[in-house]
Amino acid sequence: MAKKPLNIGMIGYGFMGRAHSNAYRQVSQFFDLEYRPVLRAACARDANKVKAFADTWGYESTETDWRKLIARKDIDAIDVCTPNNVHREICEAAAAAGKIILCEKPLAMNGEEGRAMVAAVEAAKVPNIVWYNYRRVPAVTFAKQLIDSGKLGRVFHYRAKFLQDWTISPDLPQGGAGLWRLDVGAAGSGVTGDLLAHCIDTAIWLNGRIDSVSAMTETFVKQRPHTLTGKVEPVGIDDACAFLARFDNGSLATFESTRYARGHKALYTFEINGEHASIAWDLHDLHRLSWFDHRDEGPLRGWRSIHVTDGEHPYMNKWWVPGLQIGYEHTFTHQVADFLEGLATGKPAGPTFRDALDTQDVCDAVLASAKSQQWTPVAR
Ligand code: SOE
Repeated sequence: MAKKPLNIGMIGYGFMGRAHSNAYRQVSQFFDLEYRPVLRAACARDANKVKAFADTWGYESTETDWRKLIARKDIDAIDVCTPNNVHREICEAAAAAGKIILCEKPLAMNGEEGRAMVAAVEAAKVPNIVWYNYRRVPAVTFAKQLIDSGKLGRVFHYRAKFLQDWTISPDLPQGGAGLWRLDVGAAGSGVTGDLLAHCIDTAIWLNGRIDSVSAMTETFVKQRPHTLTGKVEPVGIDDACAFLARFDNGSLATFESTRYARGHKALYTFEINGEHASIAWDLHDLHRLSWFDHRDEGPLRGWRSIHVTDGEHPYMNKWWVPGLQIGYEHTFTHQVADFLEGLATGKPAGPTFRDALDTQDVCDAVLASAKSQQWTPVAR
């Protein structure tokens, strides 16, 4: 059967523009879906750079004004890969124009903006999703299946961290392409919205909603030259953040993130301790899931390292043969596949904007708690 085209308009061409474009290009070769993404147009302010990006990834045309892209009749879906401070404006305009929206994480600068964005997509009834890609690492999806099947029993503890080391040098500027994550005006926050947001999204997905938090943050380098103004300016982001949390299900959690952990590039890990079993996962070894089951026979009891590459593991029968692993970029392909499946079946894949608002609300509570030095309830 001929596939239905889904015409993509991509806004932005950085790291995520590349990751998403790669996913659109791969998905139809590996997943048998009713819809087929078509790379119709790429959009960014710099005409030469967006042309080069479009040529590399196979976009048919370019725009330098996102409003023109959204107005185009030949575009079905808008993919927002811009810095966080323009997510809201673009998503609201795209929703008003009736476009499907795929928005890069975090959803917004804060919960207030996120709420307005949820209202916009729900009023317009446009399909929407936020790119929290780590849910779709096969080992993480497998962890979800194990938890949902009840194999862990009651959950007592959730522990997550996301460590990097790329901002330690005080000479590193803030702002502009590539470095907007250091500029609070463009990013909204530092590691909380950029890295902990991933940990929080996965945690809510696996273990349910978070009720309250107690956090601390630090900005180790207090001022940096700004790429756009050329002046040395105060740094407004959190360089590091650690917080305690209580989940609705009664379990306790610790979360930690920093960009000052020398030696760590993208060390995202989580561990969950339940009544019968524990699960642990590590992004640096992303195809393995560690599993300890107390119900195993006494002398043989111990941590198993499951190579999540068998045909019966999530997503894996779409790729190569059992035992051959896949990687980071495939998580985006899985997200596109699930999103397209959701379009076809009418059962939307998550996280929708509404799901991602929960993460945004936890981030807000974390930042508020760090400021007030008080336990803080998460807004609902
Ligand atoms: C920051 O360095 C970053 O690229 C995040 O923005 C991504 O979301 C994360 O997956 C990896 O690190």
